[in-house]
Amino acid sequence: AVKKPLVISTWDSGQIANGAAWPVLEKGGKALDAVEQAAIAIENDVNCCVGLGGNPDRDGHVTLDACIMDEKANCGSVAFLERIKHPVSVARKLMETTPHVFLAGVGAQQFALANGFKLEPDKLSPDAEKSYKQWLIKAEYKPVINIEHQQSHPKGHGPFAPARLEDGSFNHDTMGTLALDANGDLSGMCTTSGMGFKMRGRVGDSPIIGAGLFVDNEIGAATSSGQGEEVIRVCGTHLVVEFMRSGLSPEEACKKAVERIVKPNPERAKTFQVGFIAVNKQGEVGAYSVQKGFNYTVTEQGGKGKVINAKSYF
Ligand code: SD4
Repeated sequence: AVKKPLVISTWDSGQIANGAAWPVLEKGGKALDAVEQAAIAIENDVNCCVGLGGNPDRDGHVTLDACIMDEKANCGSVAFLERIKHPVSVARKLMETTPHVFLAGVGAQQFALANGFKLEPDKLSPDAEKSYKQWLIKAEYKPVINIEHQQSHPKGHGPFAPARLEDGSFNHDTMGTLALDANGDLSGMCTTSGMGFKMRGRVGDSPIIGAGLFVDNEIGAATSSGQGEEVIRVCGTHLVVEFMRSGLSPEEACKKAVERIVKPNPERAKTFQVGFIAVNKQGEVGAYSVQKGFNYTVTEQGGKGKVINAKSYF
């Protein structure tokens, strides 16, 4: 029997996202509405890791990337969006009211404002301000992506481990959510402030359909977290869904996609983290990551989120 409804999100902070998605699913609501609620909840959570409370870019501005995709392959994305609190909702608006799928930068902000979203102050959260000042001391302004800290950082990713590490970076900063609703339909969203202290204008995998998120209502859905550049290189979540199409389980499909990332340069792969989560049409879920320390949250019948540690390549 198909396990539905259910919702899965990246990381243990996925409990916040799933907690907002579940009431929608439980009432028989649409997966699309559920994942948008997940996004709104996590973007509102100042103690978490995405949205306007996140780390800024190297010039001191928070820039957001996000996307959403539904069961009919409708999709919407925004990238390099500043001073707007709910980028996934902007992406949904774009998806539902325009012929386009992707807006960036000033244009995305202009679209948001024209649709009633409020312009927030260009101001860092107190935590981000502190981290940025700390980062400025060295201010290594070179196009190298800071690695995730699963291996190097003693605090790792325990349940609700502090989102921000002593060196100012987040141990993760992306929320991806996939939902299968009572009707058997799939939708997903991905939202992030991106890599902390990225170059200005840098866009990661999170708003890119097929990289940070992919949904195919016949097969399944996948989303990713980690060093976006590595996910973009292999069209990561599209790959995961295609592996499921060829008959692999969600975990096997995520594993194969991770192997695809590692293969060209296993030495380099030791320096970054990427994690995928996936769900198929039968309601089976799975995940896999490059480094240890990736986890995800599953919420199904009963409504209590369960945090599961993903297996990893290293
Ligand atoms: C990015 N994938 O901007 C995001 C960052 C992330 O945990 O997921 N960090 O590349």
